[in-house]
Amino acid sequence: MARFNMKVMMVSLGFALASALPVAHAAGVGSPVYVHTNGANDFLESIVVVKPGQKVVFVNEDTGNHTIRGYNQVTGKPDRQINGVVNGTPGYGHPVSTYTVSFKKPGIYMYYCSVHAHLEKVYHNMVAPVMNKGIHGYGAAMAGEIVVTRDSVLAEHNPPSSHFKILKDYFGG
Ligand SMILES: [Cu+2]
Repeated sequence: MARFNMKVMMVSLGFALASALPVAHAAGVGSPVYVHTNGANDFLESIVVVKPGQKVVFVNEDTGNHTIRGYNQVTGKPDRQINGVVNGTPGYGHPVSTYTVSFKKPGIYMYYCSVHAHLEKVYHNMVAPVMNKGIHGYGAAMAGEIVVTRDSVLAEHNPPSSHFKILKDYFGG
């Protein structure tokens, strides 16, 4: 009798573990990765890594507007898979504007904010984002890239702030 109960317990435990693990794994893959902006006119997490289908959410904590425009740095052409606007917000406690994007294919997806940066030719058709004149910030062009890969090791390098939709101490413009 005792032996039978032990067996039942072990089967139940095994079932509990088996059902818990895939759920925990799925939650990690399914969570969006957040990219924030504020008055520094910069994408705080300018390089993020996601899996195919995983969402990247741009969150504007700035008082001003920003755009998110995709481009191909080799051809210089727009990548219309990325094309969004995030409006400004007065500050903490007010709604924030977001733009969400995801990709089926692994790759490196480049983007810039067309309000605060533009693309300039660097070599043949290749382009690079350059800061717009008269724009204040950290001195770098407002641009970034999304790496889409099935490699879960790379995804562990995302900055901690990319796990949170709202950064309470990041508002300002
Ligand atoms: Cu901008």
